[in-house]
Amino acid sequence: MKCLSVVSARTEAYLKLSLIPLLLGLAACASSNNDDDPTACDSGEKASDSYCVEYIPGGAMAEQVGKNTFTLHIDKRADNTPATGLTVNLVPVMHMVGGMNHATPDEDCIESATTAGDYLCTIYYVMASEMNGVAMGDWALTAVIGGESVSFSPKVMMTMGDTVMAKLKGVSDLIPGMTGSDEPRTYYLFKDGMASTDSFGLFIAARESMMGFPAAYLNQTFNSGTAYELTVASMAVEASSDDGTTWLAANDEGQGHWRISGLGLTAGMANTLRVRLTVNSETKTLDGTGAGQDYQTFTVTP
Ligand SMILES: [Cu+2]
Repeated sequence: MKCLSVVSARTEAYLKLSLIPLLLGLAACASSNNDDDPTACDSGEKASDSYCVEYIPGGAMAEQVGKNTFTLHIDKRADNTPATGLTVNLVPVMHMVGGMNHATPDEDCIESATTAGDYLCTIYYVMASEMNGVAMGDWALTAVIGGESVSFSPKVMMTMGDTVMAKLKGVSDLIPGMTGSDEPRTYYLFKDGMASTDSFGLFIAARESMMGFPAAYLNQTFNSGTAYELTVASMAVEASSDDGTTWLAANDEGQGHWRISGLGLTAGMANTLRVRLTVNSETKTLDGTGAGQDYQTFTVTP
């Protein structure tokens, strides 16, 4: 389209001269500036050497702390057709105002079974770009496509209302700290989709370093090959909707996903749910001490 408008703008002038330069002009245009131009991606797309990548948000809302889904649509630059069969991994980094960098949990991208060139991605943000008007830092979200990559800069908002993320800490379950001494391993419990009156889903990840937030599930190993190595030999996720009188065990749905059923929550109301996490017989606590509160509280409105 760009090509045609250039030609038509020049047409009047060419007609005043002769037809030959016009034909030459059209020929030059066709060879250097047509729609198959391998150097161009549409506006709104990010370009790598071989691909044009479009970020399609998963909903009407901007990115928020907690679970976010989105689609990457990837076309081949060579012929502008959908690129299929790719491995697409996410590398999120928050560049904090204070100069520190950290990652956040994600589940990479899975090729769509229905739309060629679509890759469905899931990420769980642990921190907002800005809190109460104070800048926290900037997120850089890199999608690694084969040996190539493109980068996005999502603005991650705080959330209101229902709890989207809560943390619990290890007691004797430690990781290397920032200042040389050890610190409790932090477990991140993310609300995993909408709750119903009957069931509530969680995605759970654990910190192994500022850049490592792997999912927590049976037989997962954290800090592999180091003095802090921890293999999850047993893991229990439990919830109580009656202030701790009765606890329901979550079902392990694999790869860090857990679901508690039989809750009997009240529809349209803010219910309070206690969630308890035990890994290798140690129940995690709010403050990482053995005497600390050994559950987290979620506000859940089914
Ligand atoms: Cu941060």
